[in-house]
Amino acid sequence: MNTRIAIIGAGIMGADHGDIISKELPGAKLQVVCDAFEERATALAKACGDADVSTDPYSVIARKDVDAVIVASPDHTHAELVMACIEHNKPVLCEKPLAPTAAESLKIIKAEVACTKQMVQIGFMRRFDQSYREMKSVLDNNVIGQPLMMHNFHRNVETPAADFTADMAITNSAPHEFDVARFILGSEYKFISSFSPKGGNDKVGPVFMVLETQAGQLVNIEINNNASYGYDVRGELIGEKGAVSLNSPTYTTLDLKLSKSTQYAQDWRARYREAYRRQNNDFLHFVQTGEFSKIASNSWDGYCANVTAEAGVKALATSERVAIEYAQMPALYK
Ligand code: ISE
Repeated sequence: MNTRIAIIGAGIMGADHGDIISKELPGAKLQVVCDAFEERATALAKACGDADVSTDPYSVIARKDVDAVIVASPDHTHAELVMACIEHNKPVLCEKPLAPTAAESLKIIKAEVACTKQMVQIGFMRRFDQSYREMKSVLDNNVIGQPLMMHNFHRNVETPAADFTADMAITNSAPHEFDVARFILGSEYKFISSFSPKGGNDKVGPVFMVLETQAGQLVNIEINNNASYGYDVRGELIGEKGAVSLNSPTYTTLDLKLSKSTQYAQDWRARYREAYRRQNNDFLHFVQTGEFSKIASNSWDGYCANVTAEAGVKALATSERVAIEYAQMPALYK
């Protein structure tokens, strides 16, 4: 029998998950689409086959004919929905962030630990992206020696909302880098410093962070959510003997009028489509077998991203180098 998945939130990411489940995830069935706006849920359900429609996420989570849940609703709703999934023993793939604060993520961790099994996968999809995977394997296979530094650039065409702030660049955009750099380096962070350049127009400007890991490596992250020209993510890992950079997949190059050009995407969806598919496939495997992905982020990783973001916001406000301190990691995540 197919694994019956409910999607909560039929916005930009919910629509992508629906499309992947209905077209590219053999063994999975989109059972219910839930959204506060019924028309939006209906439109997605229709586009993806014949899923049921609901506006009540808690009754969806409780349904006997729902085996697993994908949470893609607004950020502030994630924590409560994930808690409900844990209560109903439903494995859940939650878009980042797990919760708005580290303290709330810890409550989820406590509930999960009480179940004595992992229930929550976090949508930090970059871990599944081929370019990051190759970067990690270059490091793990000792091709470039010990890692020393990692540079990260994360640029969006424009902010997702008009009232987006520099703090939100740290709490909403940078967690992707916080998570993937920590995953690749295999080291926790110790300190963070945050800066914002002066000048430019009245839109929210870039934020530049420098992290120091417990193993002594440096990680810098530029977040620019008003880059204007295109969606652009770059990264380079520098080791003792060499360096490895991420390439963005570009399928064609245009030669025209004495110039050569490639195109940027408008946003992240095309860039990470394959990563999302792999991530969802690992989630399906987890639901079907109980075996948690070796690559995916879990609740603890979601909590670590919160802790780093909170320290990053403090560093920006105080212009100080802020210590990053984690709670004790429960054995469930070791
Ligand atoms: C957005 O919020 C996301 O979560 C995307 O994954 C990320 O790549 C994008 O830059 C963010 O704005």
